Amino acid sequence: MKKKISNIIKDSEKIAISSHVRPDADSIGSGLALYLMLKQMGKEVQFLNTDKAPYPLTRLPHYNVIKLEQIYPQSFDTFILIEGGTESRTGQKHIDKYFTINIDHHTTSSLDADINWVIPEAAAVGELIYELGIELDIRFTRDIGFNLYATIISDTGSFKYSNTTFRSLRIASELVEKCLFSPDEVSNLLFNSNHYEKVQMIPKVLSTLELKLDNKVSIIEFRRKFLKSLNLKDIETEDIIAIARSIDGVQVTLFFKEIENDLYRVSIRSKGEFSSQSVARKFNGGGHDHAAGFFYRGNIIEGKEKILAVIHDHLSDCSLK
Ligand SMILES: [Mn+2]
Repeated sequence: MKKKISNIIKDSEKIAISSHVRPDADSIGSGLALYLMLKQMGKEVQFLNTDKAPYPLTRLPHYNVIKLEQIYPQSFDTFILIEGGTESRTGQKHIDKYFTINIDHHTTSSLDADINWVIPEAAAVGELIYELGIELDIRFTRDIGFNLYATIISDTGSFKYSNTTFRSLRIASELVEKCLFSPDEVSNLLFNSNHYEKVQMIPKVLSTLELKLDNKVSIIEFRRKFLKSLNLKDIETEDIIAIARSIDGVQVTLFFKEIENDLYRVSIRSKGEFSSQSVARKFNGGGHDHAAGFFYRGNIIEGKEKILAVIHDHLSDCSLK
């Protein structure tokens, strides 16, 4: 598959890249690294996204090349999609007018692209972009390495999550060796560059903390009024979820992010045998074993009850194993 994709890339003159809506560090870092590789090969490249990335991802090297635009019909040879190849996932309306390549590591990835390179064992799509770069024989520059390393430490929680494999560690180490950036620069950018307002937000979100189902499930809420009171537009919240997930004995964490009245983005994080994505699928969402999400429309109290009922069934399945 790598070989096939690299041949298509070699045969293409004009290539567009897009990551998914509500982009994260993996989709942005992978897209930017791929952009830099293709530029190095002399290709005409555009990185077109639908949504702006949350701070601090906007500080990743070359973030400014990303344009928030729809792709024009018929102006590229190949359209490469990072983490999902559908219109709803990318927010790109003319996707069906293109030859598309979807590079993803979600088992729930739709296989609607012309070529789907979906490797669930990869902790981050950045690992796949790295392997593609080797196949394309590109020169691994500092900024390519910086972006790819960011994808891996972000999606593995700095090598703490269960998706961390010897391959993640090997690729991370090869990136440091080849690209000559220092790992702490990347960690500092991603994890030690919080705005003061963001830190003020943490106690507000944690004040909503509840424990359910024999303290195996923690729930936190992010209310729109928190943003307003601190004069913030949007914020990256993965680290706040990690605090709720870190409680001893908690197997599942639910994070309700209020988008508008009675509309929530629900993130599920889990540990051990509990599969987050099997819960998310019940609510038309998707993700990975230990991280998944979906949208919930309706009253939040009823929503919590419905979701907890599904989690309850899955928890008993796990304890039977
Ligand atoms: Mn990812």
